[in-house]
Amino acid sequence: MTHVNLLRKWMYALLAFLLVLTICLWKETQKGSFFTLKTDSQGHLPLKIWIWRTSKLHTVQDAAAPGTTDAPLPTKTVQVAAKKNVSVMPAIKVWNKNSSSKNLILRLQKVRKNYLSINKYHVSYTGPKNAVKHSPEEVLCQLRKRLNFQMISKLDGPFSTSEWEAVLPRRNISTEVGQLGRCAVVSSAGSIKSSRLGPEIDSHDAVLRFNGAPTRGFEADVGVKTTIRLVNSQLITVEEEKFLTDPQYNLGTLIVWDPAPYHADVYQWYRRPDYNFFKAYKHYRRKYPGQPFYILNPHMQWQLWDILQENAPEDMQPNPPSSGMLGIAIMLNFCDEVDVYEFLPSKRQTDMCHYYQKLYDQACTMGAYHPLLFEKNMVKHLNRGTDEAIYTHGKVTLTGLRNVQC
Ligand code: NCC
Repeated sequence: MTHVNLLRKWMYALLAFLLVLTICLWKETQKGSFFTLKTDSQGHLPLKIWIWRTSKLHTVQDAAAPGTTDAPLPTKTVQVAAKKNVSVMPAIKVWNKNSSSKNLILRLQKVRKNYLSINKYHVSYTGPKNAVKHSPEEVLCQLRKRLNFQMISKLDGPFSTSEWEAVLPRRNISTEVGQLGRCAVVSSAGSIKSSRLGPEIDSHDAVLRFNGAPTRGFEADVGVKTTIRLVNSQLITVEEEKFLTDPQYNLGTLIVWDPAPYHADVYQWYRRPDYNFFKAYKHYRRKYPGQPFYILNPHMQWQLWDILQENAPEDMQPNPPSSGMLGIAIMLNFCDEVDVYEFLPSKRQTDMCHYYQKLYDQACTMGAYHPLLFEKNMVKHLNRGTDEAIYTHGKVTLTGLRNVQC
């Protein structure tokens, strides 16, 4: 009899425990919320996206504990569902637009701090810092109003010699490139490897690529079309890069940029460029006079940096934006709409720096010298495509500046 009573007591306790457990689980599921995603450019039906507010899921990626060296990239975990109220899979991770330097691995946090103390370009930014959270439209207006997309011309001080006049392109770049419709910007990230995005990239009216990023041998993933190639001054100066001899550079329009001191005028920069690329530039122009090749006015990089800093939650590396961010801004100026590929990492995210090299370093994606983290936050903020497109294609879609109502 005593045994039966004891068993009954145990049964009641077990039932009570199961009841409490069920209530807890139910409460946990109520912490998430559904919201409707926009249709993507192909007009796919809206999906419902499930954002977990519980710490367990997205903070695993959101807040890398300081002190860890294997901190994951600052992404947000979201879950995609076909129908409301269906418990849905799989979880997807996309760039978190509020990423901070705390999300970086320790080494990159230190590198950022070092650059802040060195301040090589004598940056003295006095503008606002994240004072107001600007809407995507407001940020696009900042870009439209404050960026001067001019290339160096014979009217620019030290370039007004007959020698320079003979090598600088005669046509201005807007006439050369014209007004473009749908454009693609292809980041050089390793995560574009095996993407099979080539045909989609080539379907754009114009494609911008960077530095030595090849198409040959990678056609299926990155396409073949090259309308503009933006190169840094290091690439054209350093002999090992083979800029003067590699035929891949003979396609489309070339633009070179060089980091200048923050307050330098064109004369000061001309006297002391970061890389003395002028000789190589003249050499290339004489060798290939028929190919348009421009020098980006160095003021633009700092105008863009200022806007990035204004919208960033903390101090950025006082170094110029990456070629990637400069190229995005340039295409926003020429195009109605810009699709950027693998600037924000997709599901193929990897520490492999480039799709064309076996070199592994998280700095290539997260930034060391360049303030890439903050560039990516801004691009995510401006994205009018879907999180799903970032996850599957590494693709963000941005509105061209001439289509912005300011
Ligand atoms: O690597 P890089 O850039 O040529 O890449 C072009 C742009 O793609 C984006 N990117 C790249 C790799 C990656 N894993 N994630 C990315 O988002 C970035 O926006 C990047 O700007 C440069 O910005 O010019 C840079 O150039 C290289 C290098 O000088 C050239 O490739 C020429 O060899 C720099 N690397 C070194 O100096 C070692 C790199 O820091 C920046």
